[in-house]
Amino acid sequence: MTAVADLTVGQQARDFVSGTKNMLIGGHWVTSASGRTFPTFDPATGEKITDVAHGGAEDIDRAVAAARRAFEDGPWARTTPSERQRLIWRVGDLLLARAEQFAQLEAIDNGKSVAVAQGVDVAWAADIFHYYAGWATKIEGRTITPSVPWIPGSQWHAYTLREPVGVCGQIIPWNFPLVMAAFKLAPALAAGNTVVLKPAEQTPLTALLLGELFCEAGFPDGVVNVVTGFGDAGAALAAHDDVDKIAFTGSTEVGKKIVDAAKGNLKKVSLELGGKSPNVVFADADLDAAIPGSANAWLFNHGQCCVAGTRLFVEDRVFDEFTQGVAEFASKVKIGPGLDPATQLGPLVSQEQLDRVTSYLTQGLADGARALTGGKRYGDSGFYVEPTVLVDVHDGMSVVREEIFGPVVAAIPFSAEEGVSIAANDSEYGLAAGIWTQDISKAHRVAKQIKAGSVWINCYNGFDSAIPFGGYKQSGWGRELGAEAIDLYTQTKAVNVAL
Ligand code: TXE
Repeated sequence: MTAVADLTVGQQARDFVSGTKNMLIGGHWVTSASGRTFPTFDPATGEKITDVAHGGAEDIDRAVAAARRAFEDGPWARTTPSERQRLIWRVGDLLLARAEQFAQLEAIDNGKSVAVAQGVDVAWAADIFHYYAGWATKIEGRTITPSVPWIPGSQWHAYTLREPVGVCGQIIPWNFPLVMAAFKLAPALAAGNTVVLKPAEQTPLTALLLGELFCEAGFPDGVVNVVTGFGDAGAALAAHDDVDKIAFTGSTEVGKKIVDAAKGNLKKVSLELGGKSPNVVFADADLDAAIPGSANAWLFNHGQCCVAGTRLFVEDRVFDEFTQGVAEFASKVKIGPGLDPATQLGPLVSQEQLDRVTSYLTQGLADGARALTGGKRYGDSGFYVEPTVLVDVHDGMSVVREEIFGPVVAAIPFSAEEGVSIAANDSEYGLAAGIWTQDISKAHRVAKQIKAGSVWINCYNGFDSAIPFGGYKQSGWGRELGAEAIDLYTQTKAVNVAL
């Protein structure tokens, strides 16, 4: 293991990656049915961290069978809401107790800053488990008094039960590996489901460590299964006839494949997909706040955020001053490996993402865009890209229309409130949006006009476990977090009683 700098990775994280990692099926740590493994890499150096079990369709079958047994026959089916609450809460506590180990593994596997990994990713994942622990005891049905005018004299009574959906497949991406696992596992378990989780092939480590916490917390065997593998394992999970629900976060392209795969047994589907989010800055905004806020809107997590504010609309009166300010902010961020706590911008997750982002830059510049700062790969080792502010762009350019998923923003001037809402909505996506102005009436008017699942006013990237999150248009189906995620993981039964 050469990729992990000797002085910066603690013993626990070092021990965790000291051998090949097996996957969790039915409460046991097992090799893949094929016996194959795949390497996971440190994006700061491109070197291998360790090998991980290469799960495929046969392993998905085994995991789904274990999840089905746990759902139908295991002690989980008889676990009370308050017992579920205690178990889920314990996972949050264990995460906090091992925050440093999780943060270091996230930093070496994903490339993000260890400080952000600990302060944001681990802290928030723990909060999500604590938040949904509370929900386990609060999932309730309704009583309904029916009118039945067509049966004179009859009386009856009706009530609803909120029941778990069953076996849930959950496929997650690599940009927030631990947080994405928490988004999906916590509400599913609060509602009493069992789960087969398929982490992204680029970042399997923290999902596996999380699997250990479920065992340590005392979850019955088979309630949480973690199968590491590639898209074929995800496809097998999405198509599996004994899976009742599939939840996916990733590209819109694969989201459409999930919908197709789910048709066989019409399993429930929820999707959180790509974005090309508008961030609208009016001339009357507090520019001292809006400049760093708008820069971080696309720099956070190195631009590998589905909500990244990558279409920066700036009122023409302040366009030059504002974009210069954002470019200056971006040019000063400290670029480096995730393990350096001072790092503000780490490497992209993989060679593939580096190639994807740099090819967008090459295309954008060839199409006539001008880089106020950045514009190319940073250095010649590791998967780094310079933070890039593009101006002189127009609607037809791929850098304006497509999700780049790197530290790149396209800045576009506008002159009127009416026009900017139309321009902001001119996208196949609708995940998020930002609005900066000191005119509160204008802020709320524009918030209403923009077609997006999250709108931030005078801030960006504001998330909370209790606030629903998801997309309009091709950014997805359903809402995660908050009470809404409980809806995704329950189904309603109406019981009708003749009195
Ligand atoms: O995503 P994929 P990739 C976007 C972003 C990025 C692009 C490509 O624009 O540049 O997608 O990233 C699993 N059936 N987002 O290729 O392929 C895969 O193993 C079932 C936005 O990494 O969508 C992984 O676990 N599963 C996004 C997960 O899907 C399949 C976050 C995501 O991989 C599958 C990540 C298949 N046929 C990328 N093929 C966001 N919304 O935050 C792959 N997978």
